[in-house]
Amino acid sequence: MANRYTAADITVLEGLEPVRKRPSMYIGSTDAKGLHHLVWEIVDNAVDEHLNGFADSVIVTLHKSGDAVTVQDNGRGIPVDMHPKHKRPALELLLTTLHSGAKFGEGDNYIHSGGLHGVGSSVVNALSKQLTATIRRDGYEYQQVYRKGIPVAPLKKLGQFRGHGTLITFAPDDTIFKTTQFDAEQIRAHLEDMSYIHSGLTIVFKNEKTGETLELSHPGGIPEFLGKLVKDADKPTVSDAAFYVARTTGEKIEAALQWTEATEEVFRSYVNGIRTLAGGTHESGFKGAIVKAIRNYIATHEIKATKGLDITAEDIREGVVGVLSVFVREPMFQGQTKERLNNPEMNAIIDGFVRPTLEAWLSNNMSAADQIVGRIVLAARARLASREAVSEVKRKSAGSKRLSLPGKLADCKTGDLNKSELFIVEGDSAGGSAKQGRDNRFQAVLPLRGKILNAEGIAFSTVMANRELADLVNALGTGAGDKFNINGLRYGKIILLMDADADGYHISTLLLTFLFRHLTDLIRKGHVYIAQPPLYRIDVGKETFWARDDRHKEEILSGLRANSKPDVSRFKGLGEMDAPVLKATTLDPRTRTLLKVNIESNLDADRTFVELLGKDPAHRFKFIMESSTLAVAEELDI
Ligand code: 0RA
Repeated sequence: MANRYTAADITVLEGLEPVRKRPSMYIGSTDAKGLHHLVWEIVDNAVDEHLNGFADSVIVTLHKSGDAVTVQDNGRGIPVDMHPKHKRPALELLLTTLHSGAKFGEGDNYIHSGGLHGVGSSVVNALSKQLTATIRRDGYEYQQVYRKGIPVAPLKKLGQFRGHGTLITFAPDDTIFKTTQFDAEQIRAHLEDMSYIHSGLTIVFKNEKTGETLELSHPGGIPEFLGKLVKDADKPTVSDAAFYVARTTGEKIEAALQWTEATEEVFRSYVNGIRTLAGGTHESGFKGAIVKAIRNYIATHEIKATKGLDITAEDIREGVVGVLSVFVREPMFQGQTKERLNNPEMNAIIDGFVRPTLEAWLSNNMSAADQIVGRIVLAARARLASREAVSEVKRKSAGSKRLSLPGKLADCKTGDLNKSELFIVEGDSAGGSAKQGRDNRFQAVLPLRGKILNAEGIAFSTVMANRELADLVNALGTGAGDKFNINGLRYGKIILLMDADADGYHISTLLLTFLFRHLTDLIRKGHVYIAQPPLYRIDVGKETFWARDDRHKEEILSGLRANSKPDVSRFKGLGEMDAPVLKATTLDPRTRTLLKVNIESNLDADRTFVELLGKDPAHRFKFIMESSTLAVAEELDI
């Protein structure tokens, strides 16, 4: 028989212990990404008060210490009256119990439930070493302080106060988060996004670390946002005219788009003001509407240049910059990071609204429409031409290609992309151990000897004159820059194997910069990885152990006999390790851990790389590595 809950059990279930026990279940992760989710959460609550019509200003302050944030709004103030049944102020219930927010979100209010945001301020409270809520309403100022989600004292009435609003100051708990230092630039960028999506709201960002105050207010809203994204894309537009449409009844919808000469498409989608990084039904409805509207325009206007040309959806969307913001009463989110909208009806709703308006816009703006169709025809022709060129090259070079491989490459036997791996290794001695330790059936090794050029901001021809980079491109088989073609790729995984020190980070950064600038799709399609050689060497008598991180080191040390005298040293470099150890710790797919390098979006990545240069290399590396880990099972313990 199933256990029956008692009243006491239910109270326990609603408390915040589960949040502190399994933080990742509530905020996705406890790394920098999870840390910043706390800010988004509190900001979302303040913005909700704006969406409900009661606030027009949100002030976000990053404190001087860098590990605490205050979010202030000028809304009604969170209610502080006693809950009749629970005999505790509404504020306290909201901040100390899970899901109690739903009670406040009835009627016309939008609630962000379901996503990573919308987990509730109580989750932020639970994960903060200290949180202070200051409420101004009904002529008074109230305050309550919490530590790790527990009130330090009852709610206090501080005194009379004219005005209303809510201030939440919180400092994340450093025993939960891997880092508690907020990244001002990340916060600024997020707030800037929000200020475009919520055009009637003024968001102020005060960075007390630098003394800077930034007022973000974009009354131009989504059309202004589109203009900014097009400008960021740094490519000419196909036509001056941009498409914009808004629906204010039912689910609020705003969509804007413009074609550029870029070869990528850029889509930004939002649900209830929250970015949906992984898209979803609303975004696919939007993309489908664009494709169908164009096809219909081409069909009804009998455009000659398209005769006999097979135009794909990708041709149509090539170079499009699009922004979509929708408000959904009961959003459902899906995916590993809950960043994809999953409401099935949204596809048809967006399509049904955007398609006819876009068709009408095209018909009313014939000169823009003709320029756009011209652009699409070129995209289709270019695709067909490059496909022919590739098969031509393939036919010719099946034999000759191997001849041009760099001499220092130790190639592998298989040509199967699902299995093959290329390790890029710094230095000859490490290259030697890697060559010995690898499984030559599917693992290739390319040692780099000379200096690697910093590809940031340098002409492509100059970059390719660099011997090491040219060798790398030859080994990969893809070409680079304009000549890049993923079909030539000779290895499924490209793995950077560098020392875990500042030099190693620096070389990794240079290589990643190069790959990002000139072989972008290699990263975007998930082919690039970073190997993780151990961080510590532990000698006990005749035995040597290798630990991949601090926790692993502690695990090994605690497993030793009590009277043993371990000698722990930081791992000095790959050259120090012999081939069997390198194999066991770093090369063998059964025991190693790889970091996958990924790009969140074209624009973000672009900004990231530019900013990275000129700063401390170790720091830079970390920033790029906002990565997902392909961990062995035992490491998936959070
Ligand atoms: C529930 C009811 C009322 C206000 C709020 C919640 C509220 C929540 C947050 C979170 C951040 N800022 C906020 N401001 C207000 C209004 C109750 C009333 O006055 O009738």
